[in-house]
Amino acid sequence: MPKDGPDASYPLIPHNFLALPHDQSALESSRVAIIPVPYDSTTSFRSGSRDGPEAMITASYGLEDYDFELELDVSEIGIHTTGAIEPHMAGPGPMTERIKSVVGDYLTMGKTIGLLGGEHSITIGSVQAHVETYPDLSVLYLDAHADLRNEYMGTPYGHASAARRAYECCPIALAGIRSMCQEEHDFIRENNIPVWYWDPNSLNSSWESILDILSGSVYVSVDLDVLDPALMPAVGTPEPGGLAWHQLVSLLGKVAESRRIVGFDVCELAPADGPPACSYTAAKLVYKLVAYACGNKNQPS
Ligand SMILES: [Mn+2]
Repeated sequence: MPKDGPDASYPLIPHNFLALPHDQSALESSRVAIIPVPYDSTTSFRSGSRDGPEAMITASYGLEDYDFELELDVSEIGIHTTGAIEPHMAGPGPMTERIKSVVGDYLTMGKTIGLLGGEHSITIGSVQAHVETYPDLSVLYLDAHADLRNEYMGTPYGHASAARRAYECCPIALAGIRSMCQEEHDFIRENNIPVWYWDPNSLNSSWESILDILSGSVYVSVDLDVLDPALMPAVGTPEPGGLAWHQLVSLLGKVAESRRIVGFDVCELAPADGPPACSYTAAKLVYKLVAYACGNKNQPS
């Protein structure tokens, strides 16, 4: 008969990001709080990102804890995985408030927050909470789409308006963009919003100008459709073109060299729309963001 509670003699896999044992995943001792947000209620094309957080957590069991690029054992940072935020069925406005309140509570505890989406609207409440803790915050918004509509399908808090709401809180730079409507194109021009449009020649000179507008404290928001759909088909709204894996990671590495990554989210994984490799890719991106946020030895303090 198994005893109650953990017992080293039974090989039980801890259900948390990286499957960490208690001493590396307890809330009190962890520097990072990973918050699953299984929410896709404003999705307009294909839903399914509500299954993203679970798929990333399960895939993370297979990741190597040691990051040889940073010469760092990521598990030693201490990563606590919280319970999932329950979707608010009164609509995306109340859901935004709920996310802001949960993220704010963990920020008050001094944690670095990583959200697992869920659709991209979850970024709004998270950025609102982060600005209160980091008044000098700026946002690096990686997405195939501009998400700058003032409202869409009757709500200003949906996935198509996430960058617009973030822009109202703090400076924002968009990167990897390759699709937008005219309203968004006009808004970018009228407000001089820095955009690095996806370029098949990779990180060209215009990328550096995006980096310039980022403040010392950066929130990184990733819609996985910023990646090439050949690599990441498991997204609700795939767009041709897009970044390769090493381009995305080296871009984040460049940011971490000169800025402090204070929080992040990884959104829009719809695991049923692609092969299992997509969930591993998404989980590895979360892991790299944890490493860049908390483990970069060259990071400015
Ligand atoms: Mn997108």
